Amino acid sequence: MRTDFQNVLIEHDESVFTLSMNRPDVLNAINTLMLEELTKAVEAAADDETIRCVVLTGAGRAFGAGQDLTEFGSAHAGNQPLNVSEHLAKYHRLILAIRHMPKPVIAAIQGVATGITLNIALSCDIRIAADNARLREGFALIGLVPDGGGGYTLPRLVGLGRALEIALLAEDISGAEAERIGLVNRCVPLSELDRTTRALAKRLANGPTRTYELIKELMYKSLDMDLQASLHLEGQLQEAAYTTADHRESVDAFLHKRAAKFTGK
Ligand code: T3D
Repeated sequence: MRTDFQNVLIEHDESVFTLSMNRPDVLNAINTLMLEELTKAVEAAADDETIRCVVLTGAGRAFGAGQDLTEFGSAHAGNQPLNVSEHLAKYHRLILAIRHMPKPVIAAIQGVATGITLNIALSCDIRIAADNARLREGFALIGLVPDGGGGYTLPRLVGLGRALEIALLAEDISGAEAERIGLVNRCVPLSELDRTTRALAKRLANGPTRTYELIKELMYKSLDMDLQASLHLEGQLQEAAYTTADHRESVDAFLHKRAAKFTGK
């Protein structure tokens, strides 16, 4: 796995793979290079069997300030309008790589998380926010619609009414409020963010990884299915889960009154 990135820091600690967006001087605003590096790292993590949980976070005081607006500014100033669909396709590749990751992905959010950076966090499986978090769908403030999958994930997380309010008003949402409305799973004191995230990531990394992959597939695909189709899918995925080594191991552990040791297989 390549680790010599310029705008992304990589840490591989046992089975936990942590990616930190790393442009702290500009609050981790995402430029072309960071987007390329993030995508490469996420795609590599998907294929690496030694990685069983991925954490996405930001270096410095912020999670991330969205798209690097100096890149937009240069495009406007040079009268060379951005090719929006080409540009967005790069973000879409990242969003899909996160969503299709065959292991859990956690976003650990401190400080500002706005625009596309927030929507990248919304594509992760679990979000832990610090109590200093300021989450904002900042798109409308710069005359844009929410992209990076926000139109899909936001209403599914918080309901349509709240999603519209959040996107139209584009106001800061605190970590505590984000927890209350289901935008993040947990809000913890800033001093606890790292410890809480590591403990959760370690726990997930020691779990039945293949089963987690199947659980993710069931939940995400069911969002767009009716009950009958979801029950059908559930049957197919349970058949796959039933044949995993971790399922056999956990039944054996129960019968022999010992703790199960999951291999992820
Ligand atoms: O490309 C696509 O189609 C994808 C979609 C993209 C759209 C979006 O992502 S919408 C959101 C875009 N982001 C923003 O609108 C946020 C702009 N930044 C701010 O409003 C403020 O910086 C914050 C409220 C986030 C934080 O304020 P504060 O006072 O804590 O920090 P600051 O001093 O404003 O920022 C620190 C530095 O980061 C500063 O640089 P300087 O003056 O010290 O040299 C600032 O310019 C820079 N910075 C912050 N955000 C960005 C940025 N530089 C480039 N792009 C940014 N987005």
